[in-house]
Amino acid sequence: MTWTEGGAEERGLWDDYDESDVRVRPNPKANRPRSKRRPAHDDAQQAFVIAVDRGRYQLEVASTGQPVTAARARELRRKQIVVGDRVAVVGDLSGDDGTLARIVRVEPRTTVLRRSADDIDSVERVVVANADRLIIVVAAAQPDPSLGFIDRCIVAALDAGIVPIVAVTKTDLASAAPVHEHLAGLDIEVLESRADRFASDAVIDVALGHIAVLIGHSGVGKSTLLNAVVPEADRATGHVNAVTGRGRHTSSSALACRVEEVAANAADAPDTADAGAGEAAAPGRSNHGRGSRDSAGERDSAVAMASHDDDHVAVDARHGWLIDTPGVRSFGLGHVQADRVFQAFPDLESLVPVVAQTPIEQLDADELAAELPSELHQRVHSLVRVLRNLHDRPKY
Ligand SMILES: Nc1nc2c(ncn2[C@@H]2O[C@H](COP(=O)(O)OP(=O)(O)OP(=O)(O)O)[C@@H](O)[C@H]2O)c(=O)[nH]1
Ligand SMILES: [Mg+2]
Repeated sequence: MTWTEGGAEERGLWDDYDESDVRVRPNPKANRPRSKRRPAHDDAQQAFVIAVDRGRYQLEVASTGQPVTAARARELRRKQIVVGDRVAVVGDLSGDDGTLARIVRVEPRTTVLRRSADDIDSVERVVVANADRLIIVVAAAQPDPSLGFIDRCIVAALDAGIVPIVAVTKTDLASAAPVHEHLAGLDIEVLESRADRFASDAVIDVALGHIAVLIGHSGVGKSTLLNAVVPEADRATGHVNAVTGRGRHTSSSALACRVEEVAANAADAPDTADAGAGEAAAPGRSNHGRGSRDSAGERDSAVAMASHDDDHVAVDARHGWLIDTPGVRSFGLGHVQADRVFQAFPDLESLVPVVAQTPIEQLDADELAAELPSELHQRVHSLVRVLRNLHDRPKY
């Protein structure tokens, strides 16, 4: 006799079962297949990233203008979110202390300003998203202006579809003439700013209707300029080492500040006639009829009066953003294609054929410059340096 004898098998009970009745113990680690489907978040609000700090994002909500702090949703954990990004946000948008909203989507970027630590660094860092104006800040002195840095920024800006503008600060200490000479022949606006007359109005004109970003070496006065434009930003500023002429990397992260047209009392407008050649004679400068930027009270009322509609994030002629960034040591161009470099050197276009035919290692800046007027010689050196750096970078 077997143990089944006379039991269930014999009685045909098992016939009602098949393999689908087999009980499998659920795997506690993966008992449910991961769904790729994500909630649509139809109720999400649009917001603009104004600062990023260790996984926390300061946003301005488009519909209300309310500043809120947010974290990002799990599914965005591999996505780099930077100042200037437009995002969709859900959760508590009251901005009350201790509340944390959640970023669920990053909208497509119109531009990306990248920099690699140097030209042969393949790791690109996104500095700012969606900027359409790059204000390249150099000091007339302390530190001395780096003309090569200007050229590299111009190349990066043009490559990214961003309009470059040069701001020369500290013209109370030295003349901006070398920068003007360097850029002669280029269709690039040059602003001048000095301690007793900051180029606030000119910077506001650049930023209104745009997302403008200040970029430059440490200590050139980016944050000082931002404070002059938006006093309530109250950005920390640092000293420049008198011996080395270097700044102290005072600003450690980027910050976007809203710039708005101030209801004007034209009679209050400061006389900008001698605020610098760039400011007085900049081409295409529109008169926004604004009052003095140095009056914090006036600015406060302008901010309070601003209507916050759905287009709040999208800049218009009366709104804009000015973004202060930390001082950069270098501005690598690891991502820029060599053939696009000439965009930044249209005044050297006559060199295209000879540059195209000469092996890069044989390019001799002095030889190339010999045929050109002396004011272009410095730029030929910049061109050759940029081209050589791009050529030398490893291919991945
Ligand atoms: N004389 C003079 N000094 C200026 C001017 N603008 C800025 N400074 C001084 O330059 C120093 C550096 O200014 P910051 O605004 O901190 O420079 P930054 O570019 O923001 O520097 P980082 O944040 O380190 O990148 C400060 O001591 C400012 O007071 C100017 O137009 N004239
Ligand atoms: Mg700063």
